[in-house]
Amino acid sequence: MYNRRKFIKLTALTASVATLSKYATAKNIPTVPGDRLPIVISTWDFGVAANKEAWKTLEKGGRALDAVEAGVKIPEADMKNHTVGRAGYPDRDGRVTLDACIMDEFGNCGSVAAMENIAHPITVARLVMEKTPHVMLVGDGATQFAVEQGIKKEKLLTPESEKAWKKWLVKAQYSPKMNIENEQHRPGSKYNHDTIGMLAIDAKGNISGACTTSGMAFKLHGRVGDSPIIGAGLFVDNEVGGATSTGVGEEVIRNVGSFLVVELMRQGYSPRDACKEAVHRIIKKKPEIAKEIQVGFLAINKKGEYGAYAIQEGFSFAVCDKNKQDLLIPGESYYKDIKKN
Ligand code: SD4
Repeated sequence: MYNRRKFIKLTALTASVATLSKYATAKNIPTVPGDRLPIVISTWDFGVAANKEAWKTLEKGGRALDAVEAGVKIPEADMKNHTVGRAGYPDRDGRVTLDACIMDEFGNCGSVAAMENIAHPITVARLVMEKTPHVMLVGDGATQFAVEQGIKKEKLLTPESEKAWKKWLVKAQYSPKMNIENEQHRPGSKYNHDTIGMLAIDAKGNISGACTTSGMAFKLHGRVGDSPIIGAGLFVDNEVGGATSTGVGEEVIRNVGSFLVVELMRQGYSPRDACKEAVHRIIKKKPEIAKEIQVGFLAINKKGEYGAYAIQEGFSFAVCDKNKQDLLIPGESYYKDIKKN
């Protein structure tokens, strides 16, 4: 049998040669540090705390990639957060499976999906990017790789998550609608989907992004949403900008949402208009379910201009730059716009 350790070593060598050539290409990409930079933005209200952590790297002139990894580790470690990281709710079999991806200014990317027993999937995603020639590792292979990299295995199902799962088992009704998930996550908060997607531009004008989640609570074992899929849950193009998403991942994947948003910005759309167009595409494809689901996009362009748009009201995003570190902005939405008109 081929020795796995040898394989990783060998392939890491190949990867570093490949990375070198990527650096050479990246030199030709103009960077435009401006007044707005550095800046970090992220999804939902807990993005505020995550941004503050990312800011510690950015304000020192650090790299956006380091900033986004450090930032999203805050909700991943938060024991009150049941949709990201170590305290995430399990699938219908009582297993906590985590998804994450990361992308840098050179187009390098790494991802893990359906990974168990590791509390910080974003760090493993970065290791996949930096230490292997691959983009994505899943399931047992991802956990095995994490352990080989020196990361400790942990039991992730918290007593609170176990209680919620057992309560869910009584009826065991699963419908991929966010409201079910939300009622359990935050009583009274109808549309509060808690995947964190973060985008940062550092002082050099380079863009990176990260996205991490425990996915939909009580999903089928093995189900993977948009969050660890490059192009769906996250996409960065250092010439143009970056985008990330939250909400019902299946609909985002169908439309390759984050890639679409970045490509629309390339065509001249503002970040907000690009997010709006991507939301409209989702609604157009499945108008019959649009009323029932939430999807939100968040985007930033090379100049540091940002914007967001969601299907439903209730989406918010956090912004942090040198002027203000704890800004929380309510996202615009399709159904709010309908009500207005
Ligand atoms: C997923 N997009 O797994 C994620 C879910 C999400 O808050 O955003 N949850 O489909």
